[in-house]
Amino acid sequence: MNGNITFTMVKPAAVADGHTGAILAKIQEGGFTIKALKMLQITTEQAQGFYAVHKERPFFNSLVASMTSGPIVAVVLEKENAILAYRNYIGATNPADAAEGTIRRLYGKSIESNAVHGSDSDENAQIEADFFFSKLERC
Ligand code: FUP
Repeated sequence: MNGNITFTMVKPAAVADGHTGAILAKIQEGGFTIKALKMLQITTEQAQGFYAVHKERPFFNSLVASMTSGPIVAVVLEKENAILAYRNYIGATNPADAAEGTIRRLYGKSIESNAVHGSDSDENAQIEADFFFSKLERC
């Protein structure tokens, strides 16, 4: 269902701080349906691939290091107009700029450790969901 799927990750710092359950509950409270879910630790190569669009940016190596520092929780979500709905729901990239009550405001520690990822387009949502989940793993 193009347009109704997004991909999110609970990032390592938020997992390590014990926020996974609260974040998943908050996601569901927002009307997003979990279609696939797993915990895993990604490799440096995988993190570099996932953030390849940022490879020339000064924060790239630090971002990759933080994304590989511990397990993440990967999740495929469904909701009408999922990409925009979820990006609004999690808040601005920098938790300091994120609106009150958003996931990044509540659980983000810094622009790098900002609690969760959210896909930025339908095309990337499909690529990201396919990167983490086989067809069998998606409901
Ligand atoms: P978003 O789409 O909100 O996740 O934000 P971006 O695609 O702009 O950023 C991707 C990742 O890079 C985010 F996890 C935050 C990180 N980042 C930094 O670490 N430093 C920056 O200055 C900008 C982004």
